[in-house]
Amino acid sequence: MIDIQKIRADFPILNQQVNGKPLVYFDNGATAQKPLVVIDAIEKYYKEINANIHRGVHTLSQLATDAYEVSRNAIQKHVNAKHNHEIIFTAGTTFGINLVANGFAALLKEGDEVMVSHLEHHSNIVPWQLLCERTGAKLVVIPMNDKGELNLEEFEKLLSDNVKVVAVNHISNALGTVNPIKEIIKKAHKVGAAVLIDGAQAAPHLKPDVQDLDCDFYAFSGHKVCGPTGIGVLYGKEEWLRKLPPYQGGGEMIAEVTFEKTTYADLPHKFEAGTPNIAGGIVLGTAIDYLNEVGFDNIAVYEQELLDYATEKLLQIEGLRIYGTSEHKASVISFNIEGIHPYDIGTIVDKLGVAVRTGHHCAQPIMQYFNIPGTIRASFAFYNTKEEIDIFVEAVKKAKTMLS
Ligand code: 7TS
Repeated sequence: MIDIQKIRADFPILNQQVNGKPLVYFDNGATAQKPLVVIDAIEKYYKEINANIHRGVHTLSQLATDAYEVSRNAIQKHVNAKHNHEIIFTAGTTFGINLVANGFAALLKEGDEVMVSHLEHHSNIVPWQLLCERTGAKLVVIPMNDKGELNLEEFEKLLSDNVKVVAVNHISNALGTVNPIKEIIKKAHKVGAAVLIDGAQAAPHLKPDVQDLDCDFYAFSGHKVCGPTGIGVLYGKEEWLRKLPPYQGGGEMIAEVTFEKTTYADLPHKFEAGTPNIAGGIVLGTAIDYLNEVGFDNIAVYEQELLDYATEKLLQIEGLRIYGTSEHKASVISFNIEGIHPYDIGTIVDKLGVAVRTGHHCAQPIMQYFNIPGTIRASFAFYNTKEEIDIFVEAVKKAKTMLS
């Protein structure tokens, strides 16, 4: 069970007024708010153990290194990776996907195919397009239907021995669709393709089990799981991480450097060049621990309640259409009101204290599919309440009246 009063007390930012109204923060898909334990852990790191890692014999450096590696182990346990060296610290989801796409440049040739879906965030489209431009490989798209679900029959038809990589999201940021990734991974593996899962929107809502999913890569961002910005995780199966070349060259990723030849450090350091975001890596572990204390089962039940409640209330507004009506959805509602630009509604509800995102949500192909400029997106977290949804729905009604 979620003890909502206790949880809200953990998030000081929620207890404030914006534009003279109590803040209602429904932009969790963009970034999540941070609990006090996370804010305190950042301060504690810089006050007590700040030092560079993996290099000093001095005590502070060892303390910082230990804390960084403890965090890596906590993340390994959280996603159920087989080895801790399969957990690479990155700057975020975008960085992780670029790391993998860049590595595949060494493995692909003309005539090969890279598959993405129509539901992807630009972060899981553009790096693959860049890869295709470099290698002559072809980008193939898994189509979607009017509910915002992927068409798995078409997916199967598109699969062939030419497909080397399949990159899909676990949950769509623009529509909230939860994709059947286990099935997708199984089918892709039958033709020998590697599968990267963009878990940016899934990680805040569920605990991914990378061994059960059998994915080859799983990327997510710290800032969406109540952690700091500028830190993220790329899980990669050991065999794939060994096959891919390093992404960046520099300190800490080498075994030995001479002007003739450099040999690389073992995993995970091969992919962690330079001084990393040390505080971020350590505190991401704190954030993951916090979410596990709240409990992902509790989060799932509570967020489903919020989603059902908000869906029902919003659909009572005449002329309102929800985009993304898949049976399996995360707590995201994308919608428009007939004849009104989403930006105008977003601006008015902001004046009433409600933070939502408007626009194409970095998923322009989805907007093109529905032939719309964008949507209003409310994305809920476990610290939101039904009372906040009531305030939001009233704000939308008021905006509609003003703009009609
Ligand atoms: N993939 C998905 C599915 C996302 O939702 C996002 C960010 C990214 C990748 C990129 O993550 P980053 O942390 O590297 O930037 N999504 C959003 C959003 O929906 N609103 O703001 C950012």
